[in-house]
Amino acid sequence: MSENFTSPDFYNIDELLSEEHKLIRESTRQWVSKSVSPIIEEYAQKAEFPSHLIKELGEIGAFGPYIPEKYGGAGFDQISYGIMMQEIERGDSGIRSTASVQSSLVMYPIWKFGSDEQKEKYLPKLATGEIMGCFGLTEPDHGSNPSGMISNFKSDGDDVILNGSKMWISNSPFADIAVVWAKDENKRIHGLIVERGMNGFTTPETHNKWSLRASSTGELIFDNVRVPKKNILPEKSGLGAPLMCLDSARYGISWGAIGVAMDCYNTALKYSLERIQFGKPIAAKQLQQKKLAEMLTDITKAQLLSWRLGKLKNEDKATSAQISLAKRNNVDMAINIAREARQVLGGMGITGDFSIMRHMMNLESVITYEGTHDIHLLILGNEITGHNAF
Ligand code: TGC
Ligand code: FAD
Repeated sequence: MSENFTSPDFYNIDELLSEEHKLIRESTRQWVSKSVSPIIEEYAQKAEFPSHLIKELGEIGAFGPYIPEKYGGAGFDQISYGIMMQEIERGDSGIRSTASVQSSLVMYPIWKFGSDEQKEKYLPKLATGEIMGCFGLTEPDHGSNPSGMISNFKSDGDDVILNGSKMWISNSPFADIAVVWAKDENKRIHGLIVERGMNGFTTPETHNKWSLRASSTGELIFDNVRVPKKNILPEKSGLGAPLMCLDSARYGISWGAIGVAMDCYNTALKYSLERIQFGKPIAAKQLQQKKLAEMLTDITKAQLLSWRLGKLKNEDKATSAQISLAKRNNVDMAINIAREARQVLGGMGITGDFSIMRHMMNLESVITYEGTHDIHLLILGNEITGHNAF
């Protein structure tokens, strides 16, 4: 990845951005070029999360960019949040995962559904990265269908007793707190803040991943965990609560995918101009130009989609189906670009000397988590026809 990365902007989308948006992009981009790009391949190869980046992510405002400043957030708008996710994912989807889980899946529910006491206790520390969180929705037998979850809690005086398990949880092995979704005695879903150290709560790490290798993934296991009732998020219950968090994270991913696609496109363009075959740069060959022209076309469409969605989100008008369309389209766009860009590089494309293969493998998780490609299609199908085909 080039130190002097410039993003493709074929339709002058920069003109739609404010000076603040451009400043945020520049500072995040510089941080990624300085702190992520030089080390990320090594961490991905050894399947280790670069935990030293946590403090720096807090310093650049990547934890809770849109959370109000009074709770330690940056108080930015939704387009700024998207731009930050774009730039961070240009470095690596796993680092963006850490930022989006902390922001949209941990800080957001505490901010939106938490008590004043919970907000004051957790949000400022989450914003700096002094404490880290994770989000437990998926279970071994309930992935796309979280409403069937079996994790549950029963009242016991001032506490509840929590049982069950969650799997595929980003950041669980090192998180200080987990926002966990579980059913009460009436089968109603609630969010609970479970703290590391509570008896019966363990977080084993998941190994052998070929994707998101620089991100730490694990389980959450609850064996009669006693959680104080004051740790239940009081302001919203039902599946709609975690789905609102997912809407926020899915929106950020729609921007993040553009960052990956840009990096793959830039790498392929540069390589094609330098690589000589049959006496000419391969960039002079029609087949390679077709790949590059289609990449730029798809990136441009995705940029317009996410920018417009950001405007709608700023006005609080974005619907869940609109967010599904953008997450689905942009991640699919990025994975296709990664595959094409890999081919432009020939054999070199499979090595860790370039970022493309790592991005491609990361995107296999991104197209699966936060709602699979199929599930987002079904959300759109439901919106269009009024028939739920889940
Ligand atoms: P359904 O009956 O449609 O809805 C249940 C209730 O929820 C409401 N609702 C929403 N509310 C807010 N935002 C949304 N997007 C909403 N979608 C639905 C709905 O109105 C209803 O409310 P109420 O008051 O009537 O009860 O629910 P369903 O069980 O049929 O499921 C719908 C479906 C399939 C779309 C949903 O379950 C779904 O999205 N499944 C995918 C699961 C998923 O995305 N999991 C992600 C786990 S977290 C993760 O992957 C983090 S990766 C982190 C990283 O590293 O970046
Ligand atoms: P399943 O739901 O079993 O789906 C398997 C296949 O069936 C998919 O192709 C799916 O599209 C398809 N399918 C399912 N239902 C239907 C249907 N009705 N019609 C047609 N096809 C269908 N979860 C969290 O809660 N927190 C996290 O932090 C988190 N981080 C993750 C990190 C990684 C690296 C990964 C891989 C996953 C993470 N997840 C997390 C879980 C993720 O959200 C789930 O993997 C995802 O929602 C899909 O669930 P599943 O894996 O159980 O697949």
